[in-house]
Amino acid sequence: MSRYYILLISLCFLACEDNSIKEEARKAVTRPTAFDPTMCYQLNKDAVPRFLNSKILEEIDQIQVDPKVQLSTNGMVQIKGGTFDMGGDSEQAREDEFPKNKTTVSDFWMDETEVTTAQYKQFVSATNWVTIAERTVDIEEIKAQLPEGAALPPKEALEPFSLVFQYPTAQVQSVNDWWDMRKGANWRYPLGSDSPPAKDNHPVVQISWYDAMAYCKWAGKRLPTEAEWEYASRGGQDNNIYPWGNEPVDDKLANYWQGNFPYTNENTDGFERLAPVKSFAPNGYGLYDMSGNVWEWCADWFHQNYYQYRKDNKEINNPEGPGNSYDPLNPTAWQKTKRGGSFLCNDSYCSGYRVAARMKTSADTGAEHSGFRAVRSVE
Ligand SMILES: [Ca+2]
Ligand SMILES: [Ca+2]
Repeated sequence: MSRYYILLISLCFLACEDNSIKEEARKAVTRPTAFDPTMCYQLNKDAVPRFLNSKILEEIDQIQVDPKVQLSTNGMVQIKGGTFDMGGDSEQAREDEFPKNKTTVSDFWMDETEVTTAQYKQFVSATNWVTIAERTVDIEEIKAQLPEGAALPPKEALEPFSLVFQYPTAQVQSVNDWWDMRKGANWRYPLGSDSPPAKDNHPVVQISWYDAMAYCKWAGKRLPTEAEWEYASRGGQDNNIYPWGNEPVDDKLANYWQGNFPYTNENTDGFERLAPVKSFAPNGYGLYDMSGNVWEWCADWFHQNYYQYRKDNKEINNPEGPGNSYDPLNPTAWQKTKRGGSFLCNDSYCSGYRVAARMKTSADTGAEHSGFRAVRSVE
């Protein structure tokens, strides 16, 4: 999913361009750029991939770390590292979850809940960070994705917006049919400016990958790798499908979608959209909502072939993800990974609440069902 892609489709400006050369280049896994796991993000500017926005990374770089938050482990749990089999455990698992790989992660701290609106508010008060969803769409980004000479969108189409779930009124053809580009939707007003403000004890949403990274910089934390996230989600159990074991998901275990997605939400878990964090029991490590509620950004790029690459190269210790992105379903996008599923997940659609399930989204895209939690390495 990409903020600009959806915008371009909605404007009927998406033109066919020959991306075959770019796509070929992306299919091979390349090595990660320089990555210091003790840092909140890739500080080596020479190594910043050209498909990240260097202007926004520069802004993140300028954020001052809050020394008090940096030293605090309040609301975090320490997870003892170890070795596990990373990857799919059931017939619901997708191709990108295979092959399973023996994986070792070091000790780390992890937020026990998704980062809440209250926590994000504290960060914004301290830094005046403006999230991507609150910014006017960058016309240069649009130009870069249009063929030369194509007409540019009208100014009003560039007003700040973010993606809000809407019940479709007809048979859906694609995911774009249930995402509304809602003007004024952002972390303060997740459903748009005419709707109620975000609740303090809800996970913060409408957060792009950059917005999550910015918070991490301030808090002296970082985003988890996919390996760390999956290890944490498994809660000390081996090769189980869910954080709670192998018992199928039900409305007592997580905030997800009961009913016929995306048409009818039976809502038997009591939460049509977001739930307050800690509404469901924690996993074996004391982590809440690792399944459902909101998707959680990870540090890694998404690459369809990365697990096979890891197997071929016997990459076991603290894998940091590939150095590039490739998704056959969306071959022109550069996407970061997300984990854990959301209130929109259902077995008939994504079963994203499985510990091994992976999602991918462009770094600039926030949505009503996406937030994050942060980690810190144990020194
Ligand atoms: Ca629900
Ligand atoms: Ca979650």
